[in-house]
Amino acid sequence: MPTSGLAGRACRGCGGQWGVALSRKVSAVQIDFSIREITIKLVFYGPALSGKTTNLQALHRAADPTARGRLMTLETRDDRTLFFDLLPFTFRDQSLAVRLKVFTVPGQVIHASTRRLVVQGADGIVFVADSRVSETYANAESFLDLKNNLKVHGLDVNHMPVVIQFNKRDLPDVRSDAELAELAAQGREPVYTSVATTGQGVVETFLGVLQMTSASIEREHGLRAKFGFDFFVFLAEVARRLGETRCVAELVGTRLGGGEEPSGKGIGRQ
Ligand SMILES: Nc1nc2c(ncn2[C@@H]2O[C@H](COP(=O)(O)OP(=O)(O)OP(=O)(O)O)[C@@H](O)[C@H]2O)c(=O)[nH]1
Ligand SMILES: [Mg+2]
Repeated sequence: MPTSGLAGRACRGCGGQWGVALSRKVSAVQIDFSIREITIKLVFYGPALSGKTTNLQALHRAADPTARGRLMTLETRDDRTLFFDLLPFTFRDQSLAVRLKVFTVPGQVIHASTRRLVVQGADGIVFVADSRVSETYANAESFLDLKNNLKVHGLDVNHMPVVIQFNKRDLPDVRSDAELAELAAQGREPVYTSVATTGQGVVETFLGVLQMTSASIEREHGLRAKFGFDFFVFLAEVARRLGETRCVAELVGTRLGGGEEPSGKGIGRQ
């Protein structure tokens, strides 16, 4: 059973360039040693209309134009993502260039095959849940869908850097802060809260997943030893380029719960 309360109570029935396959199936991060470049893929996953595209729009707005690329979105007339969104970032220091490719999946049930395709090779996941009580089951279903789609690519949600964002905190009839704190305490994944339309909590969530993903890549690949690359410095630079004056620890510290090892106690994982 999962983590941080996504399924839970309301669940009804329930050499160029190469991908380096990791022994624990953590990710398949792309490292190009010849040009000293690493490409990290992050995916915003979640049920339809939970606010995934809105997160990317907020990140794009916040980002320094010299760090961000063009936000590519493909939407239907009613704002539903048809294929995926992509927001690229590039950060460079003397030792390494880091390219971030940030994707969203389309949440509508009919786009199942696209979601499967987009999560391929993901290094980290932000699961955007809708905070409204009425959406609890949709959140749980989507989390199960994520788990299954990762499995198809040999990835295990228990060993992936995953953060959960409970979005739409401005709406009435949302799950209470106390309930989210309780869910977060039971689960493995750090939980962030947000109002993506105003940008509240968006950078915090992003730094949260990036910190977990960076730690995972460093553990597997030792980029500090190989290149002298310091992920702490990198994260601070990302925060700065996203217009933050707060330090990374403060941003990431806004999370509720979460820990390094799966607790297996939370709700949501099935
Ligand atoms: N009130 C409120 N509305 C939000 C928030 N975040 C997103 N929305 C709105 O919710 C609707 C759906 O947002 P999207 O970002 O398009 O949702 P999505 O998850 O990308 O949806 P799909 O692409 O269909 O999977 C839009 O009308 C947004 O303006 C929020 O925090 N609060
Ligand atoms: Mg969308």
